[in-house]
Amino acid sequence: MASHLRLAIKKSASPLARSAVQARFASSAAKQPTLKERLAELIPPTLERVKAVRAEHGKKSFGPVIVDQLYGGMRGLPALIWEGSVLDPDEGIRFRGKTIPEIQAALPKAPGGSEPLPEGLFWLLVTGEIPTAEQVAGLSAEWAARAAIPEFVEELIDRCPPTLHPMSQFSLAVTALNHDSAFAKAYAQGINKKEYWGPTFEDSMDLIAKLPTIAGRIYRNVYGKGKLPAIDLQKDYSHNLANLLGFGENHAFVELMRLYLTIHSDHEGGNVSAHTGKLVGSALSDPFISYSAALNGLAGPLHGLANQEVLVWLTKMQAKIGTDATDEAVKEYVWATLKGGQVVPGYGHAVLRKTDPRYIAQREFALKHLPDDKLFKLVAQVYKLVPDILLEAGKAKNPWPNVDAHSGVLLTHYGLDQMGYYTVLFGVSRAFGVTAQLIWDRALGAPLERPKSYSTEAIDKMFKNKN
Ligand code: FAM
Repeated sequence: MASHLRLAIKKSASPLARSAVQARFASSAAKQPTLKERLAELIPPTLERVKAVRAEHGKKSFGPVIVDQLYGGMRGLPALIWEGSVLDPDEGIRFRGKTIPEIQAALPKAPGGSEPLPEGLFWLLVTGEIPTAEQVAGLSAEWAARAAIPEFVEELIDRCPPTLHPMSQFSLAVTALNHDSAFAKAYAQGINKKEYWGPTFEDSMDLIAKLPTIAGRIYRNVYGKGKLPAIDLQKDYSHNLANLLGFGENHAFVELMRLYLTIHSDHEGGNVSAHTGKLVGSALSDPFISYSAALNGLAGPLHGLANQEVLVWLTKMQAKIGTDATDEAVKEYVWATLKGGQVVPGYGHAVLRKTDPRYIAQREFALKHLPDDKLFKLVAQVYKLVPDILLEAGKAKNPWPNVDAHSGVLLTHYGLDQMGYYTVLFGVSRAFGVTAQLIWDRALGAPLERPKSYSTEAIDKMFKNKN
């Protein structure tokens, strides 16, 4: 049994809680491999497969690279290996080959729940396999057991002024977790590079496990919500996160967290947060400091902060044109945004060319749980009107909504209406995808990232000389 679980069982308040955790873990461990055991089995054949793929295709070309791609944010440039998910412009994300509806059907659910447990998604991202309910319960128990953060990190968060953006606090606290990094320690002791994946896995499990505690503490401090409750060792990850935020009794909110954490977890490797995590990790920075770098990228308004921007934009719109505004009034507001030289938040995408299936999944949740919510109705009205306006404006390559156009309205409905906090929840989820790849990068011996850059003068000279 993992040392974290032994410790948690020892620390459990009541004999009843102790025996529940013991029984839960025993039932999963006795019959089936844990995630780490399964990963250890998968590494040797995956190394062989990568070797074979490189031997067969290593010298093949994806086609030419053009100068515009260097100036244009590297759109479409094939540059990274990312195992967990692949994004198709028209179809959207597939996690290890599975669409969102497929994972919603296939992944284990909580008793009485109908949304997938994100624990199962993490298992899928790491192994490419659908876990059993017992394996997922084992992960829930293990993450709950690892959830505590060092006292100095608690103090660090408590000393942040409430005016410091929650994402800055989040990244600060995650950076500080590197104090106890198993990877950094093992590296300092001279670990063999073949063994890197082991402590990277341990750090990744710790990181994911501790994020709700950090996120909950920031929420309670910034918005004056009182003391953080204890982690419940018998509950799943999303339930614990919801409870830390003060919504543990609300079954629909807990279900929302399960869906939210599942669909925000991974979106292939080229997006700012995922790529940053991988890039920093390629210097053998440990998972904590790699992920805090990723969080700083997520905090930008063109990326993860767009969920905050959407709600700010919608509430300003409501304030200006009222809650039951006509289509004409909404259109006018959207045009005013564009004419003011601003983007319509939650719309457009660097890769997608259709409505984001993560938007659809959240819309379906809203239709099921909050069909009459006024703000949801506005979100639906905006969906009906904005694509045509963006097409008419003629700049955006994708006029359709992305994930961020819908997440805030769901949170607001249940009372989590502090928009400045929304990206933190995205950040809890995105750790699943980034760490799954960090583990594989260390297992496969991924090298330091170091692409080539050029100056404008160099490009000019290079092509003038060729003509
Ligand atoms: N509203 C207004 N203009 C837009 C637009 C939007 N929603 N989306 C794209 N454009 C503009 C864009 O600013 C660019 O203008 P310039 O030529 O003047 O620079 C032009 O259309 C071409 O851009 P593109 O090629 O279609 O998009 P990019 O790949 O450059 O950028 C996004 C992609 C996501 C940054 C962009 O669509 C955007 O700014 N959207 C709004 C912010 C947003 O929702 N971000 C969240 C993305 C999300 F999926 C995530 O990462 N979490």
